[in-house]
Amino acid sequence: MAKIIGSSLSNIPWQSKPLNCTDAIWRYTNNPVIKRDAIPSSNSIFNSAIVPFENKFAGVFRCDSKSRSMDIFAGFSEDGINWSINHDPIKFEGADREILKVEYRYDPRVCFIEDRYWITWCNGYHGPTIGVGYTYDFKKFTQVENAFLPYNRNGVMFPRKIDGLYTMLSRPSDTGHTPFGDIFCSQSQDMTFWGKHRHVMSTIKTNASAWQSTKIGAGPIPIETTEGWLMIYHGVLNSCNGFVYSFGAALLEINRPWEVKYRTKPYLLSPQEYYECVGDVPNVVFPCAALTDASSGRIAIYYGCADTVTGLAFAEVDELVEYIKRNSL
Ligand code: BMA
Repeated sequence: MAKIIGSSLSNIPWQSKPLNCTDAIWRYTNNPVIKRDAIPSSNSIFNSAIVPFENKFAGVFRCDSKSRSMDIFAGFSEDGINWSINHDPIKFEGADREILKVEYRYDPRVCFIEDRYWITWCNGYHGPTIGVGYTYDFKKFTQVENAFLPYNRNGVMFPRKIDGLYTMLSRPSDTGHTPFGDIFCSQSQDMTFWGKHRHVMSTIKTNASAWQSTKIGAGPIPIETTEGWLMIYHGVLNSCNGFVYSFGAALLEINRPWEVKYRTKPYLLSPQEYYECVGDVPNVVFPCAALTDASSGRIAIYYGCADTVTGLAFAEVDELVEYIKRNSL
């Protein structure tokens, strides 16, 4: 039976699995948890990152404005479900004015490592790349160097050093709506200089697993388990009506996370509910965060729905890991 290696989180948001559900992941019945207009300026709030913070919860949210600019905002919650999101975007401090220039910021991830919360996001710097910053308190934010050259998306940190090195997944891309993309892993001694780039996994170009045939990208911070790193990732299919975003999961080797042990052939969740199929970008489920409780094995996954609102889904680690192994490519 797989177990989560990590902290307990007794107040993790939770709803038990419906009796008639045969899937490994199920939705919260009151989805979406964050509506598109949760702050006065927002057109949509989705693809956002949530972490436990001071016995409650904090997060970094992607709020696209009514002028359709993309930016990231801090927010707070008592229960992980009802959120109060700041009305002004995050303002980073930092040593280098060049790096602090803001073009656009979207799809944040937040990862607690050792003493602070690291934030990574898709950062406009002459094309999309991975911006990096940190905070201790979600009030003061410091930005450091972009991790990579443009063009890149989906920069996702591992929650601890591996072999003494900070480790990040990412997905090299292009300037537009990239019609390709594999997941890579990079490492750093100091969160400034990144190297040791390793290929993790590619799209599946055969009919065997078409939901992940166009591009893939890491989602939430990988979850350490007794069976390897549990990496939830999105996959894209190119249909006659445009891209369709679903998500699945893989188990990566603990000490060499570029080695894939198992990877789901079927998707775990695909756009099927109204709020996942109808919105600014139809047919998108896009996971960016997961809360975990090592004591109970519960996992709560936050995902963007149709690039408009934010949904919540649940899984139990033993059942999910078993499902991944049984349904692996
Ligand atoms: C990707 C990113 C995501 C978005 C998705 C679907 O390229 O822009 O933020 O959810 O497309 O539009």
